Amino acid sequence: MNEIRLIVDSSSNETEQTNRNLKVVPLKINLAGKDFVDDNKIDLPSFLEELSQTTEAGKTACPSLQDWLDALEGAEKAIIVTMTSGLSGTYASAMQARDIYCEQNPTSKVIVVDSRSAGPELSIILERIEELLQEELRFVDLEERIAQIRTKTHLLFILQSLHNLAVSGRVSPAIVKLASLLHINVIGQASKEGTLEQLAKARGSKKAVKELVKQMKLEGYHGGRVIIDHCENKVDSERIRDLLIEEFPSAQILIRKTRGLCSFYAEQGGIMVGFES
Ligand code: X90
Repeated sequence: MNEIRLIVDSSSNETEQTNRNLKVVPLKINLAGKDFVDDNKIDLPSFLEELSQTTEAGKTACPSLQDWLDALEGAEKAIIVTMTSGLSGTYASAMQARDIYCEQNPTSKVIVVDSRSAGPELSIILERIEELLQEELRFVDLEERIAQIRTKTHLLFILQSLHNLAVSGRVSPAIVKLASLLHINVIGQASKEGTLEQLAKARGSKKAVKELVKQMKLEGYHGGRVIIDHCENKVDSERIRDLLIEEFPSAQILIRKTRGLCSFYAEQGGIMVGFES
């Protein structure tokens, strides 16, 4: 096990793993007056049930300063990877926590990475960081190497509903208008700035899946690592996997379920695909 602690927020759809020295800091979701903490104790089936039933607008909150400080507690060296600063205060609160932690623990070193993304792209960045750590680089050189990794990682998504993104003001009105049309899937990507950028639209999920695979190749995908996270859409996730395997038989593809935060924003049927070019 590496002695550098790795910390991500729950938008990564990761859960805590002591054998990877990995901690996950939860975001919070308020749905129909109920508070959900997006940690490994969240009851996902009842959360998803609540999500599909409620007509009230829910809301989310980024981790507090204290949440980050708790995750850092006792670490001599740590690398934090957060979701995009373009849509959330998560990165800002992690930066604040780093400053306080390093002031209180002058020998400690903490790197904070703004993924400018969410979901499975964070997991791919994390896997590559774990590989870097095997190289036993100097801690000061890690930041630059991580920046290099990030030029090759991407996130594409298919959304069937943009309701929660729209209500919280996290997507442009033009995209929302389009997605409100029946059976229209929006295919998009995490932009360079870490916001939602629409690439295409498709009527019906089969076409959406094909479009997504096409967009992956346009982004330079050629058989590398893929992680597909879905909110109750195993069928289309497997379709994406099968299309990729057909063309890139040795591709390493993992399918997972979104946890609370990404389920809330990607909504039922939503798919997020993290990959490397
Ligand atoms: O309350 C908060 O600070 C959390 C805000 C989260 C906002 C968006 C999360 C999006 C998750 C949607 C599809 C992919 C979007 C990619 C954007 C870079 C899932």
